[in-house]
Amino acid sequence: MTYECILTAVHGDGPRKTALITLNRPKALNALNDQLMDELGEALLAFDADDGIGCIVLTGSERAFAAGADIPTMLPHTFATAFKSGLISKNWETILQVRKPVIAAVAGFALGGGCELAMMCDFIIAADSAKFGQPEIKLGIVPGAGGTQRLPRAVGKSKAMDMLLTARMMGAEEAERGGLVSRVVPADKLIEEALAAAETINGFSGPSVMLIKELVNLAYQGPLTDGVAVERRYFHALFGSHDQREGMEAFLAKRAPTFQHR
Ligand code: DAK
Repeated sequence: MTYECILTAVHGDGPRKTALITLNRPKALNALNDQLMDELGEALLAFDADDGIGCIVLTGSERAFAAGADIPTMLPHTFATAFKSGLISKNWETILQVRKPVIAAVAGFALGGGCELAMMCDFIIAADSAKFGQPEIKLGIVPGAGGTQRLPRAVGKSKAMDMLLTARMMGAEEAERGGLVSRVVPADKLIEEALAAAETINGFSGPSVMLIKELVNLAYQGPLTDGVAVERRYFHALFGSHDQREGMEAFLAKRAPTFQHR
């Protein structure tokens, strides 16, 4: 598959590998236009369907993960044209259909839609150069891809309000303190660290990995008691798998497990 706005590569030596998707519109700081979002969605779904891939890492450049949705494309719209055409809506949530883990590896600016895209990933590893922000208010608009909803869930109401209302950017350290990112690493180690995290995940049983992703996401969508009940059912269900028996037998035999992802 040839893409113009993203680069794709596959990493790893094990039976399950990691797909690396790099946003690639450097002159516009990876501003997210329709073509880029179409290509990203296509690549994500293709890797999700590929049995040889265990995890996906999504990254940008050293200067910018993504500086938001493409401003020149939005500028000429009126309410009527934005509403009728479903402005920049159709391809923005494809990433949420992906059932394998997607790790955002963020360096530089992750602003507006760029921050929202990172927050749609399963976790964010940040370079020490990362800067997160929702500066839509400076453009006279509000976020449109979940910024007002996911940011408060990640960092709490006060910090989210501060960022959304003042448009200030949050550096990597503050983002880690606030819970937006899972870890901060030196910028020159970002991809290495993200690929290593992916490789660790790739070594585990595929169904366990996918179920954990589903269950954690459930924690954001419904009441605690429902989430805990579903978790218990899946816990019981995994006793029908090969990998449960293998994992426990390997532990008791003090050897590494050989998971077959079934
Ligand atoms: N769109 C298009 N081009 C952009 C851009 C953007 N968002 N951000 C930067 N660029 C371009 C600049 O225009 C400039 O291009 P040239 O002038 O060189 O041709 C080039 O990238 C370099 O930018 P700067 O010269 O400005 O570089 P600086 O280092 O001085 O500043 C900056 C970097 C990131 C602080 C600054 O560029 C900036 O403030 N950029 C805009 C950030 C922003 O406001 N982002 C939010 C956009 S609104 C939705 C889904 C998503 C969204 C909405 C709805 N639905 C699903 C419905 C999302 C909306 C947004 O993201």
